[in-house]
This record gives sequence, C-alpha cells and structure tokens, in this order.
Amino acid sequence: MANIQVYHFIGSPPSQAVIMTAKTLGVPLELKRLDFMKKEHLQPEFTKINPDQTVPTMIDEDFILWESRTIMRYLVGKFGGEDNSLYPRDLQKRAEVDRLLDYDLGVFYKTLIEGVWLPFKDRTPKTKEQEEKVTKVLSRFDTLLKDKKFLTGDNLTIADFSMVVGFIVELVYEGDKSKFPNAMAWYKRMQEETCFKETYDTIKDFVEMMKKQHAEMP
Ligand SMILES: N[C@@H](CCC(=O)N[C@@H](CS)C(=O)NCC(=O)O)C(=O)O
Repeated sequence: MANIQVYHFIGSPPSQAVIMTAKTLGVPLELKRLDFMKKEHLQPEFTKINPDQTVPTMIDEDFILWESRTIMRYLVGKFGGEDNSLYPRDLQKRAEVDRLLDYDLGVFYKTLIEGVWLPFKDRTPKTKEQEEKVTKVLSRFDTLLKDKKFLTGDNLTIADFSMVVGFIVELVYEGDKSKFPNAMAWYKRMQEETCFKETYDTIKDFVEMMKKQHAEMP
C-alpha cells in the first residue's frame, strides 16, 4: 500500500472529509498535523509544499495535491477499484456527485462557514443578509434530501462526506433546526456511519473547546 501523507488541522472540516474517504476505502494515511494557532501552515517548510498554505494537502510519493474534493476523487480513483459507489464511473451518476461537490465548494460550504461558523468563532454579529442566505441554503438542502437516504440515493458518496463536514456547523447554529427535518435525519444517519463517528467527535470536542475559550474571554 502506498504511503499517503495528509497535512491537516484538527478542526478543519475539509481535512476531515479526506480522512473519512480514506477510512472508507481502507487506505491508511500518515497524518501530519499542523498547529494553526502556531501558524505552522504559514511557515516556509509547508509553503514549499503548498503555496496556497491550506489543508488538507496530500502527498503520494512525489505527487502533491490540495483541495479536499480533488483529493477525495484522487483517492477513490487510485484505491477504489474498477468502480466504486463513492464516486461512480457511470457518467451521469458521477456528474451528479460532481454537481454536488461544485455546489458545495461554491455555495453550501461557503455560506455555512461565512454565515454560521465565522460569526461564532470571531464572536461577531450575523448580518440579516447572512441569516437569510443560510436559511435559504439549508431549506434547499432539506428539499434535496427529501425521500433520500444519502445525497444521491441509497449509496454514500464523497458528496455526503464533503457536505456533512460543512453541515456540522449545526453544532453552533442558533436557528430552528426542526425546519430542516430531512437534513437532520440524513445527518443522524451519517452519525451512524463508522467513518463519520470519529470526525463528529473530533469536531464536537473542538467546538466545545472553543465555547469554553469564549466563556473565559472578557
Ligand atoms: N477549498 C479548500 C479549502 C481549504 C481551506 O481553506 N482550509 C482551511 C482550513 S479548514 C485552511 O487551510 N485555511 C488556511 C488559513 O486559515 O490560513 C478545500 O476544500 O480543501
């Protein structure tokens, strides 16, 4: 088995999506943890590896790759066998996963991070516009999951991994979650998946640690 290294940060959702993919594929990762508090990702050693200074960053032998969704596709392509329901070969099924991943990158993840996570982390008030955007995105997501077990149907795909690590901001969401019953039911199902269990606990601990820090702040 190839030695795949992944630079990550403990509270980084996209890093967790890559870790979940590797776990599901049974690919052991050599995890290289960066301490963002110490700004290790901005140091010259890491900048040489990834000039964008972001995690996750993967190294497979001498091949370096970043952007979580691309890393997930690469891992399934390399270790997923002939065909793998995580990222199917069938053109149209694959296109559905790609559409969700693109939507996640451009809209879903971005909206939740900007409208829920950052106001919590930075203790800044949310704007009305941000709140409306978040509600719209969550309502749309809820509709997407109506009568579905996972995002594209009965099988887990890397789109579920990518979107659940963004959806985890529900831990600090102050709105009414009962308005999104399909999304919450999917989220609960995801928590029953072994690959997400550890991720959920890791991020939950991280959030608890931040809440404690906030409580101790003046
Ligand atoms: N689109 C990228 C986002 C990567 C990203 O921004 N990661 C954050 C951590 S969650 C990061 O490295 N931030 C660098 C910084 O804050 O300086 C992906 O999905 O991999």
